[in-house]
Amino acid sequence: MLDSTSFAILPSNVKKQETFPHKLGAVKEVALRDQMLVGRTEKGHFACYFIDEETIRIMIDPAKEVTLTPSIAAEGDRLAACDEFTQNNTQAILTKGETTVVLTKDTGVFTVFKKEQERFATCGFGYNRANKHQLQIVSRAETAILGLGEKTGFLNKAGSIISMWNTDVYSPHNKDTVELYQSIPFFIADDPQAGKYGVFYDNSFRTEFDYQSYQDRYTIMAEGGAVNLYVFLGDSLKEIVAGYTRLTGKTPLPPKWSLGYHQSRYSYTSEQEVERIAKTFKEKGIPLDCIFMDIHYMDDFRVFTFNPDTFAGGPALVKALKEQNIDVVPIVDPGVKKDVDYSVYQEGIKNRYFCEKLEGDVYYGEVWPGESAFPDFFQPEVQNWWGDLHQFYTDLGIRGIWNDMNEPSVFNESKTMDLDVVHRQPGRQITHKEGHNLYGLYMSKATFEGLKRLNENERPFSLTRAGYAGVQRYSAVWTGDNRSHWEHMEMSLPMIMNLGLSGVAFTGADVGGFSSECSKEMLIRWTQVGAFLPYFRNHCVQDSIYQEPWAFGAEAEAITKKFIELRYQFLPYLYTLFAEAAETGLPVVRPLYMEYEEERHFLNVSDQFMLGSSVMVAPILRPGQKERLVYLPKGEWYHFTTKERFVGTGEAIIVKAELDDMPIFVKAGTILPLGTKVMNSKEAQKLCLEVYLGTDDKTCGKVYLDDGHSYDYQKGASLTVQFEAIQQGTQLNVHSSAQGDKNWLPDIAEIHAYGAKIDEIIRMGD
Ligand code: MIG
Repeated sequence: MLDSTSFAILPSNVKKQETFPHKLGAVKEVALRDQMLVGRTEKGHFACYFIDEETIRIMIDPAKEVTLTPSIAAEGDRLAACDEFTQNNTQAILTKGETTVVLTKDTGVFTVFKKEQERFATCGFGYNRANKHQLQIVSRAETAILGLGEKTGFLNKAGSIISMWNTDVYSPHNKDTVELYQSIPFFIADDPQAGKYGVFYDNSFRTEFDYQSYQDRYTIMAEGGAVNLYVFLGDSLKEIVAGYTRLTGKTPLPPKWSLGYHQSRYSYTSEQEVERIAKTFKEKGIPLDCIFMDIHYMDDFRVFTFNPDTFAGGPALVKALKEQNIDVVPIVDPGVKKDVDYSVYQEGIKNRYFCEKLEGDVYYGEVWPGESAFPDFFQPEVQNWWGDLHQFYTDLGIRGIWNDMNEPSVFNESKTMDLDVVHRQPGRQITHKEGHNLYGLYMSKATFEGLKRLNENERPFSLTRAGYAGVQRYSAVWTGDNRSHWEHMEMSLPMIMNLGLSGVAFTGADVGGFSSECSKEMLIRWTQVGAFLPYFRNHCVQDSIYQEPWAFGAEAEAITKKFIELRYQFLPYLYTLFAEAAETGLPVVRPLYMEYEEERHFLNVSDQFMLGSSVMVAPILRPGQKERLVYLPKGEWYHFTTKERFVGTGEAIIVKAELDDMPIFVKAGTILPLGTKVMNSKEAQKLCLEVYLGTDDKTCGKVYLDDGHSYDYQKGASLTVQFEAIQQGTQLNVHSSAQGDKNWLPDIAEIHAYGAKIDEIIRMGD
């Protein structure tokens, strides 16, 4: 505990700055080989190639020839032919379309130009005898930094030092908590003059990104391995994120039930309690899609078991709830109890499926079940084995799994496995130093693919705490152990927006806060904002006050219910955004800046967000507040509750919001596809179109429809309807044109128009 007192800053405790004295030296040899620029310097090796005109991979290895095999994250890595390679005494130049990569021979510096404008340039590289290296990249004081996954602080990370080492942090997260559960070494650098680019530093060792120490550059340090970076050259944030997700994958279309309201607690400690919670939702008429079973459902915390005393009827309960349209999601941790009579442990030992120390002994660590062994998810056989074990759950109708503690978290000094644990990838063995940040990603892969195998035509839902770049392909991410602090509600917004910019579209924070005590007002405000974030789950820690929607009396119940209902009304719009995310890789929740890049001051707007391009949310994030500043982008907007019309100037206005309201704005010119009231996502929902008339006569919208849970949409069983509204005096014509499987044509229950006096609405088309 000494580091939490002034002892930590004793004069003698000054930290030594790490140095990187060894350089690569000048280029000795460079050539074009298989469409790739390759060569060596006095002391190292490098390679560089195009993936497409906008994406370049650069590798530098001081120790040996570069390893070309892409990591698990970079599944879209394919070498593309270049247009031209030339060299002279001072430079080697690789060109594709409008992009040029120049390697300067006497310095080993890589510079990337697009249309002759310099976009990206390295300016230094060093390494030391501890196998660490540091790459330096040119920047300016004005350069904004976005992305970097799940990090604390505001949206723009310029001026921060951020590192990547998946860590279970129960103590309160704050600006100085630079390592959390996820490591996504991807960021967007945005220079107001030179332009924007993205960098994915695909190195899974602990890395550190220093945007603080220098005025003219930033540095990237890795504790091992080689420089393995991808540069993305889109002209906008959207193009860069699209490029990044072409490489690392997109958030697949989730099952609709995973977008509903989820209720959790650590833990509902018996089947009776789970049943009571489900019943209370029903009695109170509060919509619900899913209840979680946290660690108490298990037999002494053995995964793939039920507690024979408190959850003996668990399997029957899961089936019964399923019949009431309520899914149950159990937690599955990686630690397998060391117990000679436990079949999962026996199988793992017999087949050498558990992580071993370099010397060959099984690695044991202390977690909930006591001494435990940890599956080595890096081996394909282990992924299969683990995935298949989930039949225990899928046989009961379970379609979603919650993976926790997969940093991996271990109760010891280092908080994780020993660094001399080894992980066996096909053809390659790595130590935990290199594998640590990948452990959660591999576990998510095993879970997702297992569920998919066991239930072939059912989209799985998996929720993970830990991950690495590419985690979006397998799992939704919740932001771990936040607290019932107003500051944490506020901080979840830039965190979720930066996760979205880092390719992870399906994210949420525990509504109401995990630890500390929630309050009436906080639950209300947090439920309001949670209803508009991609993943919507209320969860809290044992011993803390209960925080279900009815926990704080009638007023709180009525308001939280109203906002949970609003979530379901927005479901058709939200689901459409998820369908788009699966196609384009773009996030569902976005910073205002992503939609309005000409407004540079929006880089500082961390407490408002866009839901798609048409809806802007400005939640109330402080106690006692009944109004707040709202930046309204240029153009016209409608207040969702009052339907009042506002003219946005890009500057802030003051907007009122009583306790039962939250400022939501809809962009003029939008047809919002909302849905009728339902008690869960499995009930048939009709559409209610809300037409927010624009200033020019273009008012449009769209909705995506399918069965909400199977993969039939990939075989054509889906439909997209485009709507357009045209005003003629007091008459409004609403045209719809549908593309796809007409079986999914929506039932339109209501159409409302705002912004003009409309007497008659005429529907035309499909
Ligand atoms: O804190 O499984 O972040 O959501 O309820 C101990 C018990 C381990 C941490 C997770 C939290 C979960 C809890 N887990």
